[in-house]
Amino acid sequence: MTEHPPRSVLLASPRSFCAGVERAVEIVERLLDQRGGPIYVRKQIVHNIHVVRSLEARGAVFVEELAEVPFGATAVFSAHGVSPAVRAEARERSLDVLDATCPLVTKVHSEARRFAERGDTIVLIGHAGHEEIEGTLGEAPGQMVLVETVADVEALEIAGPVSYLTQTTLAVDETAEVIEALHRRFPQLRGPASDDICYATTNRQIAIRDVAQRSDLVLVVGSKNSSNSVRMVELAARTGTPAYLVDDASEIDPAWLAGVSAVGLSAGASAPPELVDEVMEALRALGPVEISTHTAATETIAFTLPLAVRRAG
Ligand code: 10D
Ligand code: SF4
Repeated sequence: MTEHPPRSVLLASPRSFCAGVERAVEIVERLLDQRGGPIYVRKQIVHNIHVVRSLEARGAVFVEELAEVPFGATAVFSAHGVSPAVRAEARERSLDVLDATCPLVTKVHSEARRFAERGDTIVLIGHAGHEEIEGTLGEAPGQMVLVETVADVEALEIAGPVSYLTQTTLAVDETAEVIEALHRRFPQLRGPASDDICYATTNRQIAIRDVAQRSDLVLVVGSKNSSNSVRMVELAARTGTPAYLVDDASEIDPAWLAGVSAVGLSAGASAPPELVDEVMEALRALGPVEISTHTAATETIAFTLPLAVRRAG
């Protein structure tokens, strides 16, 4: 009988929680510790089913709209941000609001206000229906148009000054093409200092691309509604390596591993690190593995918590 060499598992780094997700989850955890449940959270705090379920088990109540939150209760805005209309509704309902919007999303909202004030039409690059996009569009509803693709850019008809902004979790390579098309269509185009794709999205994409190029199969841990996680899978697949998004180890189909000697493994910015450990365990259960880490960048960024939850805990 021939001995198979151990299967190699290439762990992409950075992976899993980013600073914005760490902060958002910690806000809800501290509120639960300090005030007890129920703590109402508008929308999923981050787009990960395991994070949501574990906070629910501790007393968080996730709602779609603030109308579902009792008058005067504590409510948390999710990491993806909200429009000014939602902030106004919270004031009308006298809610005690804790804002878990990632500071890097807030930065895009500030840019939207600044560009709108100078009279620009703002082309927002992003995915229709995504919560972050709904929040950002709400900053200047009459002055913003949403585009997703180069074809959308070609179809634009705008008179007067034009600037652009982007969703924070887009594919870096695809977005560069859309921005190039915008520059061609609107030579006077202005934008943010660089695009708004955040450091965490960028780093996870660089790492997963490198790893995918060295692997026969890529697994990304994350939920299906997580934009940054889906972008990682698409990017891995663009290198020619089959890639799958899994919520956890239970979603791995052993058939994917047939003939695979190197597995690339990562996790989106909203996927807890323990889930990656569980996937490694599941791979180990299928045969001997040799684990190595490919580090594309080192992340040291951390965001401060809102004052209301900073004390104690
Ligand atoms: O869908 P997504 O990638 O925007 O969000 P997710 O909650 O998966 O990851 C964190 C990213 C945020 C909050 C957007 F900046
Ligand atoms: Fe913030 Fe980027 Fe994380 Fe989104 S992915 S929460 S913008 S750090």
